[in-house]
Amino acid sequence: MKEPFVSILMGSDSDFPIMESTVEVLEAFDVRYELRVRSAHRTPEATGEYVRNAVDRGCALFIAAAGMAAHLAGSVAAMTVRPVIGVPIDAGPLRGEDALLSTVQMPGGIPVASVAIGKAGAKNAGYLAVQILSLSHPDLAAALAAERERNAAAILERSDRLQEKLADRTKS
Ligand code: RP5
Repeated sequence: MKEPFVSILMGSDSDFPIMESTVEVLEAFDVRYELRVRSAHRTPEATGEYVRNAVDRGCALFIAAAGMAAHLAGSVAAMTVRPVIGVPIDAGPLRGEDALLSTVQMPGGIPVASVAIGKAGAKNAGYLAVQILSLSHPDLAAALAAERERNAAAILERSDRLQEKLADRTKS
């Protein structure tokens, strides 16, 4: 059986500083991925060829990031029934709102799961990908749950420290 992988597509290499957050999440969970620059507008033929080939090679889902008139995620979704997560990138004078609407406003029947604009969205695209894979990989589900517990404990600990600091202030 082919080992499933996640494909990350970016409309430009200038999107990488944001999409590095997706890569970091996938690497933290040991999820196999490949990353390519492919554009809906600038390389339409190469994008189609890549998507079809990736599916044949075992791609489980796509993450597509683009800025401005961001049609990459939608055009990938048009070519496959694999899940597609779209990441709107802040790359122009409209600060990503153009990309958000272009990514999220898909016509019925061809869904794109759009995340938030920018780094938080890129990070969540990684987590969402791991969550989708975890449906058939219980080890990933356990790793996700363990990470959430660690994060919750760290937040409560930071709250306790802040509380102590404030208590010290009122004493002095
Ligand atoms: C989009 O246009 C890309 O995804 C990028 O966010 C934006 C600008 O691309 P470059 O001009 O930096 O290559 O297609």
